[in-house]
Amino acid sequence: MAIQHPTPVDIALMAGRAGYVLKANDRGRFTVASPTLYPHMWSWDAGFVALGIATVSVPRALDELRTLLTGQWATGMIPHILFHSPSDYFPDPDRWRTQVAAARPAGVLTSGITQPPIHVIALSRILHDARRRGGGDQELCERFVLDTFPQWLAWHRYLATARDPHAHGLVEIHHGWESGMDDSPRWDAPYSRVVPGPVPPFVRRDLAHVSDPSQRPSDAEYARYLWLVEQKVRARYDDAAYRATGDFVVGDVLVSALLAAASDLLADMGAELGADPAGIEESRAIARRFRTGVLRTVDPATDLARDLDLRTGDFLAVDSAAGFAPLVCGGDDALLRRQRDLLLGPRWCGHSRLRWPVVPSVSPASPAFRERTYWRGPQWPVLNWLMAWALNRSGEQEAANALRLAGLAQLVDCDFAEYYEPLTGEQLGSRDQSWTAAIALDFLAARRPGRRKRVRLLTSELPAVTPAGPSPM
Ligand code: 2M8
Repeated sequence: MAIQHPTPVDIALMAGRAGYVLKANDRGRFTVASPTLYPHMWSWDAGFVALGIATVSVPRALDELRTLLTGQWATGMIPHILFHSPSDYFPDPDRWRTQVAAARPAGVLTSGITQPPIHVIALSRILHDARRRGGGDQELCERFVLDTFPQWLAWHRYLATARDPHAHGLVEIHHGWESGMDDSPRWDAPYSRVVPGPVPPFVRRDLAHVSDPSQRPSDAEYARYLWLVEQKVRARYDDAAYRATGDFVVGDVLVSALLAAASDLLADMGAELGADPAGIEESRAIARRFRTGVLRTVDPATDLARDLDLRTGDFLAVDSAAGFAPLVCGGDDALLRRQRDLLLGPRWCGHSRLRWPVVPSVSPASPAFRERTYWRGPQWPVLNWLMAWALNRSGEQEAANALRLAGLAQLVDCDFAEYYEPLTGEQLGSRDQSWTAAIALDFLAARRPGRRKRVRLLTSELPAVTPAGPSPM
């Protein structure tokens, strides 16, 4: 099947429709992750959403991050959901019962776990946009960075201390939801040891919004998810108490790599703007520790980073996109080039059966690959964005641009689905997903070093697509 290259009209429609989706999902000072399935503010979604909004309005993008920070716990933790109004989303605040935790914020209900620290990466993109525009936007954004520097540092410090008490350089997660890749095969081994104990009865709401249950985690997976929430509640959301009793404790390489990259950027922005020197040094030290931690997990046989099950001491070797964590944090140029070739090669984006040559959540060549099931194979535009961002930052502009252009071609249907079936290109999960629309806007703005392409140039850049056919792998 050949790619239909988007016409200039398609591209104009994509920009307009993406802006429309973000506007429709805007609730004033925050954006819901999607209109029906996820009617609240999610932490890492908010980061992506903010950088997309910044292509249109820097002040509104900053509002998004400002609102997110109102949910920050006294520990520094940024919780994975902020609940601003009642809805039928499950698990709801009654299930999280964060009132047992002294560190919870006042004035807003939240969940009690985290998500990947993408926020400062988003903030640095927004600052870039604001400086390009100059004037009031630049002033506002620089002031925001300085004012919020201590809060971002507290967030990173929380991950670097409460979640890495022995300074191994890997951020410990206590729930698959904390990785953002809920049911990824990365977590199959640790979850296989989670035996759900009694939890209050519940009704799943997600299946009311996604009619095909194979696109979502199974009931057995949900039983484990809720048991871990119960364990967090019983530990009163105290990390040390959970560590002593909880069933799921894993060092997450992608979260660690994001923490390293974000800490570098925080230090850079802080140094440019005159933030507290001790905070800048602390940030650099966090970046160094977690970069080293990630690089230590790389499997020499596959060149992919591996999560570490901290309950058993076993590395978790799975062909998931998180294995490209070293691309995100950098630190080893030779590895970076090998990962670039691997990512664009036939086991990943260049796999002959893919409809679009964009990053799949799991390699189609892996026995764990499931093309329709959530984080077990489908393509998530935000992951593709992240890898393009990482390549761009490492000076791999050509590779980054290949992912960007293929990612744009994938989104030309303007449905802005939550994720995509990688072999057919079918939209899966939610529609009008905020972070997908945000990624489209960022890709369209095409901020590349030294130049900012105009949207109208894009049609001539779009790639030819590999025809679908049998896989040689
Ligand atoms: C998905 O996760 C939530 C739980 O946090 C869910 O399935 O109910 C994940 O894709 C996660 O990464 C994402 O942030 C969230 C909202 O888009 O949905």
